[in-house]
Amino acid sequence: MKNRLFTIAVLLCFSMVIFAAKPTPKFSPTPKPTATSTPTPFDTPVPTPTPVTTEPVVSPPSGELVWSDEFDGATLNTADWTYDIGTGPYNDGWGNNEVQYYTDREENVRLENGALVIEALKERYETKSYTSARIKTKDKQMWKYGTMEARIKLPEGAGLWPAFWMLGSSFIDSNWPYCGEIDIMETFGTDVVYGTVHWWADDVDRYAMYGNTTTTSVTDYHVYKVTWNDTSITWFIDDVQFSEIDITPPALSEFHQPYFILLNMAIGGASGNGFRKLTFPQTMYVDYVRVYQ
Ligand SMILES: [Ca+2]
Repeated sequence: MKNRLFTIAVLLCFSMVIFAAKPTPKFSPTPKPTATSTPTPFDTPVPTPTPVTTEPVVSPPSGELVWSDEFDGATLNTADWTYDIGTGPYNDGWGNNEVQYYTDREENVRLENGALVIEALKERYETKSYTSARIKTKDKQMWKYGTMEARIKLPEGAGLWPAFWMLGSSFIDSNWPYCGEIDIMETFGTDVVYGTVHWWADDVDRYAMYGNTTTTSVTDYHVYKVTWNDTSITWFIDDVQFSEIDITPPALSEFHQPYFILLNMAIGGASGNGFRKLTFPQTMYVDYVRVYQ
């Protein structure tokens, strides 16, 4: 309910922003995965981020490829990836009241035709009525700065919550958002794509987030990407920029440490209850993930 009220409040803010026709930064209705003791989100970014440019900005060269997974093998490379299993360490839907049970079964996560497949199913499993998958590179592959990109094809449908995102390597089950979070791409089941960061703003001693959205044909493959250096994080889809934040203020110290990558598709939570009307399976495909520095 809190999430719903917050979403409504944010949508109202969106509307006001749109109708005011000002270059005011927008905010994403994104509470967060794996959050525990989630603070109430504020719709005031700290600091004031760079407004989004209206002209398409093509991304700079990416540097040297330092790691990738092309998902061309027969099975997921567990030297690089770990499966998250279950409903979260506090059994609270990964801090977001998500309704799925994550598994490492082939039914939910596998490699097929050169792509990672994450498939959400409607089935009674353990304590839940839906299953899906979430994988992460935590403690196996982590990077401070760089270009992170993935070529992804998504399903659409209210209640789905697929994401390509990162958490600070200091992440443990109880220190969000102090660990920092960079959402390279997430959707709430529509063609609206969110790019968001979450952190703890030490200067004003509160949770803060900043994000922007853009629209694309998410059911086709697109390359979702951030370029991240010591001064900024910039979001792109197919090399067209849609958001940027200045990370030089000391309060954003979270964004100057190594991060690990996550790929998942949650059901419910911040994406709402529309999943009850969806037909399953719902499938997310990831052709590759690449990191350049
Ligand atoms: Ca591939």
